[in-house]
Amino acid sequence: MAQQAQVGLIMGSKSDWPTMEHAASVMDELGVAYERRVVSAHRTPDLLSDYAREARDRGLQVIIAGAGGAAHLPGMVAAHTTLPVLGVPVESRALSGLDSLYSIVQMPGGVPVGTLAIGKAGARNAGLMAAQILSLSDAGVAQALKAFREKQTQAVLNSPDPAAD
Ligand code: RP5
Repeated sequence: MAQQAQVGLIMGSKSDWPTMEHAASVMDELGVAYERRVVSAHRTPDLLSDYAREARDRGLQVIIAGAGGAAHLPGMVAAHTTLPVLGVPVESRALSGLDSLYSIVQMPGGVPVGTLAIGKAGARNAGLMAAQILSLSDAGVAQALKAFREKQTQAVLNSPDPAAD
């Protein structure tokens, strides 16, 4: 039987996947169980509402929502659930993701979205932040995070020369 998803990884469009796959790959690396799907605030508003309202009862513990442009997905998901919602501003073609960032980060007091950086780094950090939240009650994920950090540090220490291959 498939493992119960701990994280819901959603995005406004298939076109967001090249960014959001970086959240998926770091969660794969850390052994975090997640589900992934397209949920659009504007094209599938009823699905958004159902997904967010049912998420906690389905066993999800964190939602990562990525969107670009008029990026209403993370905020509207947060409006429908008390699970932690991490928002990833996808880099838009027209405005380089500043529109996405402003749409996600400026939530009114009372309905938080933990907003990450624009693009790949934001998606990767959203996966890591989700794992860090889960690590409060999941010893396996906590151990994987510790190993991840140690490996990351060692990789820098092993290559001190910036001009070397
Ligand atoms: C947003 O509109 C999506 O999150 C995506 O970043 C952007 C463009 O979507 P497509 O027109 O490429 O489907 O809702």
